[in-house]
Amino acid sequence: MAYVQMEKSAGCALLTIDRPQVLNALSPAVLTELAAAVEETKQATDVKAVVITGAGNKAFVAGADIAAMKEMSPAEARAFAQLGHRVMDAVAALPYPVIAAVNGYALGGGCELALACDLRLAASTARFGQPEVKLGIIPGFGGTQRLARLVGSGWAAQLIYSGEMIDAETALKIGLVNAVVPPEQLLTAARTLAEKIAANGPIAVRLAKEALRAGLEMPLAQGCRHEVALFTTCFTTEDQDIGMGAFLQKEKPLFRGV
Ligand code: DAK
Repeated sequence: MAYVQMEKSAGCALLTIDRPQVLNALSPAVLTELAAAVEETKQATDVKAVVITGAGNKAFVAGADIAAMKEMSPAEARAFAQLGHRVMDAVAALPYPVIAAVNGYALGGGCELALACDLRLAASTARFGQPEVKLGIIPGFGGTQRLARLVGSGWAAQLIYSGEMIDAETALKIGLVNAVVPPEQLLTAARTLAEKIAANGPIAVRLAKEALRAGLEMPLAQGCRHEVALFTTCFTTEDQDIGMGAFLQKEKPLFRGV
């Protein structure tokens, strides 16, 4: 792949969006490659957590590719937005936790990509924003929806209507990111978190993600019923026996994912 690199180690897949000369901007070609990489990750049996980052030290992703969008007809813009939504939805629906390692600008479609991930770690140099209104458009890859769900409608309104950027510490304060670390420690911190997740029962992590994500779309009582159903499913797995048995034997569990 020309624009998305994939590396696997210790149960973790690292996807790097690699177009640093334009701050990793998402063109249709980049989005198409990202979709393929996400699908490959989904099919991989040796992956238990995913990290997404940007190449270079300046940007995670500085947005959808403005040069590519400039001459789009309304029909092309719709197709582009649909492609973007497909990619964001595929990232969000991966059966493993996905960590955004935000190593610089996460603007527009880049902020939306980070929002589609389960967790976000930021370098102290990272900057976040939804500057689309400065270009005469609105967020097109789910930003108006996912940002408000994560940080509340007040901060979402401020960021989306003003187009202003916020720094990593502000992003931490409003709950947009889980942690801020020095830039040189970002990938290690993301890998460490991914490996911590990968050491847990993989079916349990997958079902926990399913319960959490589905619950965000449901009334509380329905979400709790769904949790009971998934909790019950855990008791049909060998991993439940392995995990509890290892605890009682004071041993480290060796989960089998069955
Ligand atoms: N697209 C294309 N090229 C970009 C880019 C982008 N988003 N961001 C940066 N670049 C390019 C620059 O043009 C420059 O290229 P050259 O001039 O070297 O050829 C190179 O990357 C380096 O950028 P700068 O020279 O500007 O670097 P600075 O350090 O001075 O500034 C910056 C960094 C991140 C503050 C600045 O580059 C910037 O403001 N970039 C644009 C950020 C932005 O506005 N992002 C949001 C994009 S809009 C929809 C579908 C999708 C979307 C919306 C609707 N539908 C179809 C409904 C999504 C929209 C967006 O994401």
